[in-house]
Amino acid sequence: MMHGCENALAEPLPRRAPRVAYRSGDVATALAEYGTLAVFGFGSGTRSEEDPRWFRVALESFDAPASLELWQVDADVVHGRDGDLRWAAGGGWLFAAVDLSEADHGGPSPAATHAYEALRRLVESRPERHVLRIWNYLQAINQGEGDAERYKLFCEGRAIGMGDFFAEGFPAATAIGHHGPASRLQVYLLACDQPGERIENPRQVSAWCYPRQYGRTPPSFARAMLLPAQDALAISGTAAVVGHASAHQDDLQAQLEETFTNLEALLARGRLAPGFDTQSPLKAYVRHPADAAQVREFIAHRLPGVPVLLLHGDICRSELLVEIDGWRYA
Ligand code: 3EB
Repeated sequence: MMHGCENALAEPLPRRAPRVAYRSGDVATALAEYGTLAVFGFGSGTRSEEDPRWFRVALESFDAPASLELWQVDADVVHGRDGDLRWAAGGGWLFAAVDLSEADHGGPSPAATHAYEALRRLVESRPERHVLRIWNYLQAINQGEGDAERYKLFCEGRAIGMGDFFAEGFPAATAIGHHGPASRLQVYLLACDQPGERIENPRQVSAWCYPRQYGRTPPSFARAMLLPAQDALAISGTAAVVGHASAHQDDLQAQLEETFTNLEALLARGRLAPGFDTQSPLKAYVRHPADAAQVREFIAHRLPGVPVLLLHGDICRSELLVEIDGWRYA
C-alpha cells in the first residue's frame, strides 16, 4: 500500500474560469474562434444563426450597434440540440439554454417548470453537474397583482422544476423582464464539473428566506458564486435591496449608490479586492429608457473603463429602477 501521494495525484486541478467579454463584430467570426462556448446577441436587431452556441437575448440594448457577449474556454467545444434545449461543452464547462413560449406550456409557472426540468435532465446526464450561474428573462415580469404577478408565478414554477436538485444550495442568478415577444421565456446557464462556492450578502436577507409578502415561493438564487479556481466571482442580479426591503423608492441615484454598496459587499465576502476593472464585464438593466443616460454616466464616473452593457429590462420588484450583474475576475 502507498500512503500520502495518491490523494494528491487524484485531486483534479481547479478549472480556470471561462473568459467572458463584450466585443463588437461578427457572430460567425466569434463562433469560429477556438474555445467559443457561447455567443450572445441582444435585441431584435441581431441576426439568427443555426449554431446552438448562438443565443439571442430578448432584451434590447441602449447601445447601437449592441456588443456581442462571448464565453470562451481553453478547450475544444462540442455542441448539440435536444428539443427546445441547446448546449455546448468543453474543458469541463457547459452552456445550456432553453428559449420557449409560455403559451405552449400553459402559462408562466408551468413554462418555468418545463424549462428547469429540461435543463436539470440535461445537466444530470453530463459530467458538468454543478450549475453555477443562471439567467432568466421573461416578458411582462411585473404584470398581475399580488401573488398573481408573473414574476411570482415564475418563481413557483422554477422551484417545482428545480425539485431537490439544488438541495445543497442555489446557483447565482438573474431574473429580468424583457420587452420582446409576448410570453417568451429564456433561461440559460453555466455549469462546471467542479463545484463553486456560494456567496451571500451580509447586508441582505438571503432570497430563499424572503418573507411571505414577496410571494408564496421565495426566489431560488444565491447572491454570487465563486468559481472553482476562485479566479472569478459570478455576481447575481443586484439591486437596492437592504435586508429584504427595497430601498430608495423613486430615487435612481440613491438606488445606484445602494446597488454599488451591495456589489462591494459581495466582493468582500468573496475575498476579492474591492472595485471593478477593464476585465470585469457588467450588465446594467434599466427599467425606464429615460434613465439610461444617468445610469451610464454614474457607471462611467464610478467605474471608469469597466465594460458595461446597458439593457432595457424590468426588475422583478416594480419599485426597483435598476439592477446590475456581471463578473469580477480575481
Ligand atoms: C432581489 O435582490 C432582486 O429571482 O432569480 C435578483 C437576482 C432578483 C435574481 C431571481 C431576483 C432573482 O431580490 C431580484
